[in-house]
Amino acid sequence: HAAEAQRTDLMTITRHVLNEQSRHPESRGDFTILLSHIVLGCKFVASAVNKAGLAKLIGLAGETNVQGEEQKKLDVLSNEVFVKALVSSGRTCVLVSEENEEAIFVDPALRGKYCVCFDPLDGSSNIDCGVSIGTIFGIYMIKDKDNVTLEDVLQPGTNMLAAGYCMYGSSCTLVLSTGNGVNGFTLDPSLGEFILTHPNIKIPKKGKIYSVNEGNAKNWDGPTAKFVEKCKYPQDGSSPKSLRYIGSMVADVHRTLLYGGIFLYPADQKSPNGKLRVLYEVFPMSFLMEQAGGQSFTGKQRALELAPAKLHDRSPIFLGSYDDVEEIKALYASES
Ligand code: AHM
Ligand code: MG
Repeated sequence: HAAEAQRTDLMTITRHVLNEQSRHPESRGDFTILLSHIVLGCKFVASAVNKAGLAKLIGLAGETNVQGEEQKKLDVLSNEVFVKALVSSGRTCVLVSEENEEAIFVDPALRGKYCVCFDPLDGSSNIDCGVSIGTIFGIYMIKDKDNVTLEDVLQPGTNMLAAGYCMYGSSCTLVLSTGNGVNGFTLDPSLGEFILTHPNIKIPKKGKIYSVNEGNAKNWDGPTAKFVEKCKYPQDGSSPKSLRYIGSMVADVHRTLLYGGIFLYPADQKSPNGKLRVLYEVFPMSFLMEQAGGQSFTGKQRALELAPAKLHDRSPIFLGSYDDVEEIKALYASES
């Protein structure tokens, strides 16, 4: 039989973004340059994550090297790589990282018009057992790069220009939206390039999976408890939903995006604002969900309409398939 076809026309992430940008000539390649620096950070982390188990085995992580310097933990190292890559792109003026208490204002000589909010290595408690982890990022445009203030960073998610995540799992997948749908790219390790493998991702309108840390159930509010009860004991004759929870937001959201369903990190009595951070967890994932045809809700409002007051603010979050999020919205509406 015929030899397996070899693809010869490779749609790399750079080529894809350049194509998309030809519709916005005013951005003159700046966004493409910024993205290529983010991609470099992701490749570095992918490579470091792949070696993490090995590094431990041969006694590198957390120990002192020959120069007497302590080896950096993977999340600290990833953060440094992203900060340096973003600053050196010359396209950013302010950065917000989960790893840094304060916003990082870029030296005026290297300033560009973008603000990037990111979590360099989310789910890092999963590293030591080899479970998927990821990088999450959201990108804004700043009005005046020469007079950038903290207020410029605390914008509602509806102002976001682009968002994405990179998942370091059984394969390394980068999912990106520049406000024109969602596309997924998989790293071809032999080429060192992200290749378009999941064009125009649309989340199923309704899903069969719910994803939540049920260990917090005793502290949940009424609507969350009712919703999960309905997932397990549906009253309308439908089948119960399956539960899948990895405890790594990127992996849980990635599965939700591809298979449908709902991911929730609700408020509870112990954490009235939930756990996940608005700027670099809730906003980027909500942007992607909406761009894929799903929804994202906080229990009170559309998640992207939140206006964070502080850099590391948290919010409850329910995101996923359109119909599933409608259900939780109805439960909150009937409560108030
Ligand atoms: P981290 O930023 O400390 O890694 O925590 C964020 C992670 C998310 O990836 C995940 O969705 C959530 O914490 C899981 O929390 P929990 O262990 O409470 O279920
Ligand atoms: Mg995090």
